[in-house]
Amino acid sequence: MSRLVVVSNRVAPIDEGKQTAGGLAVAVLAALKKSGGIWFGWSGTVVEDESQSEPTRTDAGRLTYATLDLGRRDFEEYYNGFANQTLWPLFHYRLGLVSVDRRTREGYQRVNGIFADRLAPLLHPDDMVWVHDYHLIPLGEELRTRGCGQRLGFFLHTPFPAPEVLKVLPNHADLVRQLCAYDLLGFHTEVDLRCFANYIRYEARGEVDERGHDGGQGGGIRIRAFGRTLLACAFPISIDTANLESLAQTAARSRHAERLRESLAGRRLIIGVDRLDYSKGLPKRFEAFQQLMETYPEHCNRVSFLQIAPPSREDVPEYIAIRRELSELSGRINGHFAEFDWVPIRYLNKSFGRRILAGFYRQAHIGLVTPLRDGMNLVAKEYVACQDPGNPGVLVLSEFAGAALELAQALIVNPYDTEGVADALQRGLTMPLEERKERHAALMGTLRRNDITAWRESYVNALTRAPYS
Ligand code: ADQ
Repeated sequence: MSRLVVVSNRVAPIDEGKQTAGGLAVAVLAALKKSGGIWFGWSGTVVEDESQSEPTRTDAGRLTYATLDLGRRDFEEYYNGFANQTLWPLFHYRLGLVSVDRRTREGYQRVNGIFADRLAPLLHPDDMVWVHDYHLIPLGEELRTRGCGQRLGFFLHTPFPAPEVLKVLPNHADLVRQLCAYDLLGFHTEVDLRCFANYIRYEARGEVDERGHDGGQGGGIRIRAFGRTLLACAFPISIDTANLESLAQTAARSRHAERLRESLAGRRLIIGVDRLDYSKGLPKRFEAFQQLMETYPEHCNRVSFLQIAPPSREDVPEYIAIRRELSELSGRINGHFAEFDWVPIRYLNKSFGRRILAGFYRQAHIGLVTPLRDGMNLVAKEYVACQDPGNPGVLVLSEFAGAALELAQALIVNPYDTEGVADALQRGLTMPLEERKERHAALMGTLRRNDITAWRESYVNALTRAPYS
């Protein structure tokens, strides 16, 4: 069996036995333990001088963590700069927020070169390399120019935008050529896959051989472009469904769940859980909740909305701005609607462990997930898995989350349409038990079939069969 080498921006060594690690980290770790291998990436530490010249290696059985500290300038240009101020807003269709800057673009390229320099000497000829996410698009090509002939795969955790959007980036052709240096490209959905195929067909003038190739959901697309042949497929990421189901059962009886229940005093709960990111549609979501109280005033003092949103990427100005906007908006709505014994929006800028969250999800009558754009959105899937099958809550889900393609039995909404979202909340709050049970059972069928293990295995199996030329 070949070794697996996973590369991601951050390496997240997992404290075994703790429930804090995300599903992705656990899944990647399971794959690495099975085959043995390396998890390579940034350590999370920024140093004042140059980026680390030799990775720090920590052995854990058959698995080695290899991490790099990044120098301040490299970190600013690569991570805060091109990755999070150019690619992130671009891939989420927020063209007004896209920074076009040669300096950060070069920094991004340079850091990918540094990653390749440090990683190439660690590779064995038969290794499979699985690179994750938009921070590391050029890494495959950088490895190829250093003579690496190994099977190289890439998985994009964000949406892949339509060609007309991608073209806002001055070096869009370089980025797509760099993607073609991999043997296997994974996207979340058929929509992302189609956007990529359209770019290849109409912009790169490459060949797109549509269906029938084994791999991913619905079969892969064979691409011939930039002198290379590769396979591109949709692999919708998922969650550890069984684990969350059992976690939620016990978490429902935990102290935190109890305190939440007491504090609600018989009121119903709507829950939102997101990183504080402008892609998640939080201001529109707050407005939709306000709209619910205006259109259906019977919910005043009968429903509470708990929004958990820990800050992220706090060095990026747009994230400071969205935080300020949400504080003001929640303050304004609460000031207007609150009663002496009820606050409509409970807005929290902190995160909770997986177990506590599972208990909160289970108590909520509505899971409100309304990103303006999202690659997949795992919170939507987690909310469903944590419900009590005998009395499940209702998922209200944005049509612009990748998850909406799989979770068709949710109440699917347009997050820009605050009146429409308010109507969906009303429908969810008044939905009969039988309908809630039917929808939940259908959603769970999907989540049991495609859990995180199925996702990881289908990707790794497709990479094992590379090259596709
Ligand atoms: P994110 O944008 O971070 O992920 P999401 O898919 O929802 O979004 O995953 C977030 C994870 O963090 C979930 O497991 C969630 O439980 C956890 N989390 C979020 N808020 C939390 C909080 N307040 N406290 C504790 N935990 C919290 C990116 C892409 C997504 C894609 C994933 C995986 O943007 O579209 O689904 O990667 O590919």
